[in-house]
Amino acid sequence: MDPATREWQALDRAHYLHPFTDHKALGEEGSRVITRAEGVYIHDSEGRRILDGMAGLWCVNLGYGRHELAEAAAEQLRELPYYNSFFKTTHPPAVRLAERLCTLAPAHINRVFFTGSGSEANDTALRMVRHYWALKGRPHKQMVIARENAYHGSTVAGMSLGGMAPMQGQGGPGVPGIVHVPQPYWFGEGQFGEGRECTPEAFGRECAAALEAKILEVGEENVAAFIAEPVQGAGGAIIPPESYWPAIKAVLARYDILLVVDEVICGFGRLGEWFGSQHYGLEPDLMPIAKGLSSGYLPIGGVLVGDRVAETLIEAGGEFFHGFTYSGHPVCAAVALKNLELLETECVVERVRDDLGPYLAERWASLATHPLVGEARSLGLIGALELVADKASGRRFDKALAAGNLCRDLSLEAGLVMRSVGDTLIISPPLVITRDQIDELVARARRALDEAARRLSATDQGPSVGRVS
Ligand code: PXG
Repeated sequence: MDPATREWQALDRAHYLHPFTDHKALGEEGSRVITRAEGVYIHDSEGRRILDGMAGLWCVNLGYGRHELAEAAAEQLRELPYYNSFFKTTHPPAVRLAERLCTLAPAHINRVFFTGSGSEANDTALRMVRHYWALKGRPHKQMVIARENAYHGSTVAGMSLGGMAPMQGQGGPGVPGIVHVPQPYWFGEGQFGEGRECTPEAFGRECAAALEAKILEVGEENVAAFIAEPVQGAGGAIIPPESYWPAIKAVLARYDILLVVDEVICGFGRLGEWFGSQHYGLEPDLMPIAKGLSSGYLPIGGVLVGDRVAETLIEAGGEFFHGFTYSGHPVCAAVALKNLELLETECVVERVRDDLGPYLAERWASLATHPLVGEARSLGLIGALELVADKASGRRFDKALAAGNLCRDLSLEAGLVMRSVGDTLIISPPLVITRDQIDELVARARRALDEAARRLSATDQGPSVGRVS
């Protein structure tokens, strides 16, 4: 091992508490040190070049090494490195970015509230929907309905809106007044559901019916909003059945409840439209955004606010006591603006919709015949593989085998970053990936699957175990 790597690992072990990390395990294994990147490739300190199938953490939409973004940051740092937008003040980069975002968003969305991250965006959305109903003279409408296994961030409100049991089990009670309904996870909870014959379309409608049942259970008069991602990202790249969103829209149309669509992952081209909401024909009242807004080059998020909520806030007068030091940070805003300009002039979103998305779908689907793969699905440039011990029944591997983590680690050895969520493997590559690089991605994934199959077949699988990771 390179001495520099050894030193970084030692310092890392001694001082750095990482996000979402088992530090005992990290201390034993040592961290991987990423030193530079270009295009769709990252390089580690040992000289390995790895195809980044996750675009960092679902965010480097434009790929690495874009000098235009570095120059936009440098120019803004020289001109005005910081000023706030509290107290009736503003600055050109934030204003221009707000205007640009509103031209890209659905027509009824004409305002933006900036934050530093996706978690802060969801905190903002939560406070805003509750404040909206209070202004409307309906202060009891405070409850928010979210989905099981959703990820909406790691702040207290983000974690509470999220439906991840392990997160909710740590750090004390979350924000009160948040309830959860089932996720539209056909492979994990529909297809092989207990003793049930059903189609994806029927399952999608069932999930919408569960939302309606929850609204009736808690009382429409108490519900402020429903929050969901168009396609669930961190939960396992869960692409809902085609019936799901139309059925959800029909339910919401029957009740006076706001719709918050978390676009932190699906926004900025991931599904082949500027926003995932446009792919599914949704008209959200609020859209939290982050990640691809700056292609991850600098931290910036926000909430796109529809006219219904924005005009109520404005017309009511008085202050919304909420904001962050870095709301609309000028350097982050300048980089985000340049990022949007490049996505637009290089027709990146259209290319995902018309060429790369369909191409990935075809190539990714070729993995479905692999003995380990129970399902291969994708939409735009999000994809998932469901690993199974038995294809016909969808039986999962014994959890102790950690098949997903094994496959993820083997994938890295094969030169590809994939993410594992239980025994689901996920990809979400930079949107500038080429067809040749998609071929390379699929070939490397297949190599990892082959090696995983070899190792797993050598182990005693034990008895059949639960299917849902
Ligand atoms: N909403 C969604 C849908 C997200 O995916 C957030 C909000 C929070 O954004 P910030 O910027 O506060 O992190 C996210 C973040 C994973 C993983 O393991 C995904 C995220 C964050 C950390 C890990 O897939 N997404």
